[in-house]
Amino acid sequence: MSKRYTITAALPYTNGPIHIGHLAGVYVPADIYARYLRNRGKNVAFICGSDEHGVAIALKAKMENKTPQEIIDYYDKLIRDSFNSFGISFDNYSRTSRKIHYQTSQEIFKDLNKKKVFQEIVSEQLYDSEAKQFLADRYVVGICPICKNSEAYGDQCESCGSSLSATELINPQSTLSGSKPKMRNTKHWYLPLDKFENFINEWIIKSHKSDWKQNVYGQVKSWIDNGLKPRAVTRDLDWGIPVPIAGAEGKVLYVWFDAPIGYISSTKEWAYNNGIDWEPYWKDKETELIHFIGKDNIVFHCIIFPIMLHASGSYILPKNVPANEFLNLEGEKISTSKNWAVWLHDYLEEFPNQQDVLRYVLTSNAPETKDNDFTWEEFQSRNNNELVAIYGNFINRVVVLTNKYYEGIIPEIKSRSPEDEKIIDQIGIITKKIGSSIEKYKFREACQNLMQIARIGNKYLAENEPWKLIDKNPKRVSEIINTALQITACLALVSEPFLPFTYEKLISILNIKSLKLTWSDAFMKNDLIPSGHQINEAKLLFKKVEDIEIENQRLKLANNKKR
Ligand code: B3M
Ligand code: ZN
Repeated sequence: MSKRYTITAALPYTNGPIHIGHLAGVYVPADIYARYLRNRGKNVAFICGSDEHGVAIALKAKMENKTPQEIIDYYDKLIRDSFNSFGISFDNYSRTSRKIHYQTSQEIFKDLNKKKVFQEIVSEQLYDSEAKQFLADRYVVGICPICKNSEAYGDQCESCGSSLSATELINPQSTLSGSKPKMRNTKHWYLPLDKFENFINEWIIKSHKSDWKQNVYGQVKSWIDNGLKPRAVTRDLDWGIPVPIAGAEGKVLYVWFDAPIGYISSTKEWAYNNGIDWEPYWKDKETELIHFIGKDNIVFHCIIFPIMLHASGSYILPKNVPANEFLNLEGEKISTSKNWAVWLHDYLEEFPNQQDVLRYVLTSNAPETKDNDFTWEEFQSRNNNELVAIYGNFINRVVVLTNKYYEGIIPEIKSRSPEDEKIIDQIGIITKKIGSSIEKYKFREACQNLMQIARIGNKYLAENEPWKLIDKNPKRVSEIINTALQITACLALVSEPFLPFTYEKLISILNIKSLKLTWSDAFMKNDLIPSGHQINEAKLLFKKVEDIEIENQRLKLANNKKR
C-alpha cells in the first residue's frame, strides 16, 4: 500500500441541492474508501468543494433573478449541510470562489501558457445579438451531431456523453433569448488534446486495461479511437475566473479548466490550515491520487485534467478513476428540472436520523457496473429484512442476553470450542474480504459481506439457542455469549466506513472506545473484548419502515412531477 492517498470526490455545482444519485455514484463510495483507509492507519486527504463557476450557475441566477453570488452562497450551504448530515468525512470542503482557488487556477494557466502548451485561435463563434454575448456551454442547445439528441449543450451531449463545441451543434438556439445565434469572431486559448494522444495511449490504453473499471476504460478508448481535438479553455463570459494574461481582457477560464484545479486548491487550503505541506499530496510518486466521479465526468478526469497535469510537469496522475454509472429512480432518469429526485435535505426531514439506512441501501444497490434503479420498495425491504431483521436483531439479542444473564459483564471462558473457533475464523476471513473488495472499489460486494457477518452471527445464536441452555448448561451459554460478543465487536469495527452513525452507537453500547480497536483487530486473531468488560444497555439501531411511509414517498414523487 502507498504512503499517502489523495482522494477526491467530484465538486458539485452549486446550482441545486444534492440527491440520492450523487450520493450513490460519488460521495458514499468515496467516503467508504476514505474511511476504510483511515481505519487501516493510512495518511489520507479526502478532498472536495463547491464548483461555483460555469454557465449552469449563471443561468440559474438569471432564471431566479438573483446574482450568481447569491445562488452559490445558498447552495454551497445547503450542499455542505447535506454532506455533513450524511457523515461524508471530507478532510476539506472548499469553494472555487475562494481566493486560493483563483490564485491556483491562474498560476496553472500562466504556467501552461509560458510553456507554450496552448494554441491561440481566432474563430467564428455563436453570438446572441439580443443578449449581447457569446454562446457557449449551456447557453446554447441544439441537435447532437453524434446521436441526434435534440437537447445537447454547447459543451456536452448528456445523452451520448460526447463532448462538443458549440459550433458543432445542429440548429443551435440561445437558451438566453431563444434566438438563432449569429457568427462572430473571437480569440480563445485551446488545449491541443490531439498532441497528447500518445501520452493518454501509453498511460491508460496500454497500461490500465485490467486495473481500471471497464466502463471507464471503454469510454477513454473510444475517445482515443475517435481522435482528440483541441479544446478551448477560455470563454467570453462575465462569470468565472479572469484569464490572467494580457490580451485576454473580459475573458474567463472555462469551468472545466478551473474546477478540477479545485481539488488542488482545496488540498492547499487544508494543508495551510493544518500546518502541513500540500505538495506531496499532488507531487510525490508515492501518493495515490484517486478521483471518485460519475460517468458523465470521465473525459474531464481521464483525459483533459491529466493532460493539464502532465503538461505542467510536476504533478502525479490519478492511480484510478472508479467512475460509476447512473442511478435511476423508480424506473426513470433522475432529473433536477423535472423534480424527479429524492433530495437529501428532504429525506432527512422524513427519515430523521436514518442516514445509515440510505447509505446502506445506496451501497447495496450502487450503479457500479451498469445503471441501476432505486425504488422505495427496495429501500423498505433492505431496511426491514436486512438492517432490522438481521443486523439489528443480532446485536440486540447479544446485548440483551449479556445484560440479562451477566449484568452486562462479558463472561469468562476457559477455552473456545472447535465449533466456535471455526465461526471466529470464518468472520476473520470475511473481514479480510471486505477490505480487499473496498480496495478494488467493489463496494456492493463489500457491503454484502458486511451483512454476511451479521447473518452468521444470527444463525449462530439461532442454532445454539443459549436461552434454552441457561439452566442446564451455564458453561456452554457463557461460551456462546462470549463468542457472539466477539462477533458483535467485529461487526462494529467493519461497519465504520459503511454505517458511521451505527458504528458510533455500537461503540457506545459495547463501551469499547477505550479499547482502541482497529480494523486489523477485526481479523479476529485475538479476542476483541476481554472477559470482565462491562457493556451498556441495548439501544434501538434500526426501525421498521411501514408500508404507509413508502406509499407517501411514492405519492410525493408523483405530485412533484405534476407541478
Ligand atoms: N461540477 C460536474 C457535475 O457536477 C462538475 C464536476 C466537477 S469535478 C472537478 O457533474
Ligand atoms: Zn449525443
